[in-house]
Amino acid sequence: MTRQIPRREVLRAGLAATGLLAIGVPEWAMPALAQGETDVPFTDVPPNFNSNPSPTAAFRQYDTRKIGAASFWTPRDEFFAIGHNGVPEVDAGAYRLEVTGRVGSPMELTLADLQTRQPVEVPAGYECSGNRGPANGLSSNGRWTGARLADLLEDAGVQDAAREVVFFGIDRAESEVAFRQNTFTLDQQFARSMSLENAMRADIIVAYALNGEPLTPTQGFPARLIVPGWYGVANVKWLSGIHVQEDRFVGHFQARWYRTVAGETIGGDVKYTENEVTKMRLKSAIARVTHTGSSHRVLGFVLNDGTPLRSVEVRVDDGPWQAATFDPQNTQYSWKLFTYAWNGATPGEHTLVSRATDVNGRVQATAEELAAKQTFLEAAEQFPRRVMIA
Ligand SMILES: Nc1nc2c(c(=O)[nH]1)N[C@H]1C(S)=C(S)[C@@H](COP(=O)(O)O)O[C@H]1N2
Ligand SMILES: [Mo]
Repeated sequence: MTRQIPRREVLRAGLAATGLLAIGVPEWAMPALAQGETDVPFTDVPPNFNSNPSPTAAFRQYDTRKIGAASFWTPRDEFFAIGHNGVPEVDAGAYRLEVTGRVGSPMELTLADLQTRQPVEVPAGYECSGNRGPANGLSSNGRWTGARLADLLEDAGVQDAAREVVFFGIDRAESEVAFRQNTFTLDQQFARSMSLENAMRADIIVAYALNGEPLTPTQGFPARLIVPGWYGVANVKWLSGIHVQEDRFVGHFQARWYRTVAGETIGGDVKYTENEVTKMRLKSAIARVTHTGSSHRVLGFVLNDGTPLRSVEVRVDDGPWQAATFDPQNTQYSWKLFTYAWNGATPGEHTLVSRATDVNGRVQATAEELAAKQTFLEAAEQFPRRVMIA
């Protein structure tokens, strides 16, 4: 496999995770929904906000204003992208995936080895945990095909002592490690982990196709992990190593970069629960508003960890919460599109907001209710949007 990995500044990765990286803005065209149906402009983002600069960009937002029944699956070349260490060029013929560590039979698999295994198709939408309002463009929805991770681990013969599975990408970079008074720099591959118990879930795959076509370089060609229901960072791209071990893994992108610090009142005392970013928090967002004559439609999506949903509701200005309708194409781990028929919209600027509720009664909270969260990742509050009705 090609090992010429572009080095990049640590700063760049920092900006990427916040979604603040400046992206070029060529033209975007919004697909029409139905005969005579046109888009209502948002006033909280510029009209040319976030187009897709290039299909090979390491960082790219998806223009969520394009969602709709016809674009339920995000086109492969428009899928959002985060590549902390750039986009490595990998030669498919030279590609190898190693399974090592606490296994009886270490393995080295070629792309063809992966492709000749029983293919598993997993519809999965996800967002970067750095995704935020108003446009929430670090999210997309795809149909992934690949080999079941649990089968690979089973074939390798995981030993009794094993507790943790670490996934390494081919991409690498210098990263700073602070230890007491010292800071040193290590050249490291991108790496993420999960417990063996999680890794044995039947719906996690090593994917080699997106929407029925080979992965693009940006999306992890030739193969990547897909962990349905988890934040994007779990989906290790350009996957080259699966390492089984006894100890918890606390690497850079596991325990330091992608973590959330939030206060919680436990037994009368505020305790800071500092967690790794794993399962997606329940979140809905309004992404598009259209009209046909004087009848308006509000479209949005819900993402979560796969817990079934009870409802999604929309509120206009200070009005009551009103039930929206789910798209019949939704699956457990896809993003869940919804539509709300907005009747009687009056000319002028309006505020629209959505909230999702799951079957356990968990309700998407407001920003004020989530104020105890100190760090910006896992932004799952309600996102008010502003639109202008002509
Ligand atoms: N090898 C590797 N995998 C990676 C990353 C990376 O930088 N390197 N970024 C992660 C992050 S933070 C996210 S949000 C998702 C984005 O997946 P996508 O680019 O296919 O949308 O990839 C994840 N997998
Ligand atoms: Mo991410």
